[in-house]
Amino acid sequence: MESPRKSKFTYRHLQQPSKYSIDSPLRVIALVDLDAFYAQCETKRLGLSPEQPLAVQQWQSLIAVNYPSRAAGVTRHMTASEAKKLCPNIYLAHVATWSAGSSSWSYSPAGSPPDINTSKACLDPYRAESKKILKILQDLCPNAHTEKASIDESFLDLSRDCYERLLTEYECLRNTSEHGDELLPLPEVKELEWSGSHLVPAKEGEEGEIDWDDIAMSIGADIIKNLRSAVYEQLGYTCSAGIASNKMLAKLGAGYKKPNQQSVVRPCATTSFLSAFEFTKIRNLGGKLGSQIASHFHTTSLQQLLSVTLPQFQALLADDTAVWVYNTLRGHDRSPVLPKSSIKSILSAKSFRQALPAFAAAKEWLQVLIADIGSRLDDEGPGRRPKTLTLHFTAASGGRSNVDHWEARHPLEARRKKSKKSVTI
Ligand code: DCP
Ligand code: CA
Repeated sequence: MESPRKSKFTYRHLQQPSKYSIDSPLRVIALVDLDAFYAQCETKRLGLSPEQPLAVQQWQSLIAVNYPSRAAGVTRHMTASEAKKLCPNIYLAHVATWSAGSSSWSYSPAGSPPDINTSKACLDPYRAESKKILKILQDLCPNAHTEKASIDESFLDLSRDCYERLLTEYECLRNTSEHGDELLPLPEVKELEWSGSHLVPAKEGEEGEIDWDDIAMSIGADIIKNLRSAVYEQLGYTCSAGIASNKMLAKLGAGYKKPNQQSVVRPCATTSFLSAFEFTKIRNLGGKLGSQIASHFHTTSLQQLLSVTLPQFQALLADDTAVWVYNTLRGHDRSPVLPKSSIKSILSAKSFRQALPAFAAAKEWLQVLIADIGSRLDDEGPGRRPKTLTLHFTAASGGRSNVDHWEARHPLEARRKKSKKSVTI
């Protein structure tokens, strides 16, 4: 009798996702990214149609451009006046601002933009919306590890949810009498439902038979489709998402098709997906490290760098960096999805075109900077408290401040740290 066909994965592999193991070949990670985020927030606030071209401006610079404006050729690198020329019916929404001396922010009436000399941009409205979105993701996926990666992007580790659904939906996986290292049976599935996702195509011959990693991904795609629908139904925002086996591929996958779409990078499609990229598009390879590699090997093509061996990278870079680069180029990324905020410091700054006339004016601005930092600390939740407050200023003469560090172990005991004179505030 012919023995049943076996999966690539063992019973031990199947258990790993339930513990969010970063070594699991059955990991399912997603990145959810809001489309033209600030622009969607303003469209909603102003009660405009999503079809109305709209861009968000901060003084003359555009910081977010919605998709109808992009279709008219408007980009983030243009000034507000250039955008208006190119797309006369564009709605230019200025970000909210704090005024000197005030501890609350406001929006300027349409047609009378705020004055850069007397106001400071305020991003609180977008942070508030970002919080609501994250809450929907967490409420709907309480088991998933959720990491806020930026104001409009969150990673989700869906491994455990997918594992539980695999066990519920496929009886053959519940065979507990098998040993850990024995191979699982192959799923008896001819075709998979991808919940309206774009499937990044695999290279010819690399697709293979449907295995449990594909099924776990298709479950992840279904979960993300439901999350995206919930965000739209509850808040009216569209987002895009990437679903893959690690954070790096999920992030690149989210940008594969936008807006309002989701894409799946199956493990079998990783090589073909990555080979089209310039390696400098990958997170942490865009800066100095990327330039060093590009100039040494005379290429920015990821495909070409695949022929560089690990010892060749080690000859150029520090050992751990070389290993990281070598693995990253192959789509290997073991970084965990960290549920805690990784913010280490919060900055609030204002540059003045003309020096402030007197200390009283500086005091008014300090009030604004402190209110801004306070509102962002609130976002971090009650569990986090800052230890050091640093104040920088540039004098009208161009001289810079000595940095003052204020260290507080207890709110009532703020002390100037390593100061020449010991001062208690
Ligand atoms: N942002 C900014 N300045 C930048 C880049 C972004 O102020 N140089 C703000 C405005 C964006 C938000 O951050 O709306 C999110 O940035 P993204 O890069 O994700 O861009 P969008 O969400 O606007 O567009 P996309 O649909 O391409 O994600
Ligand atoms: Ca975005």
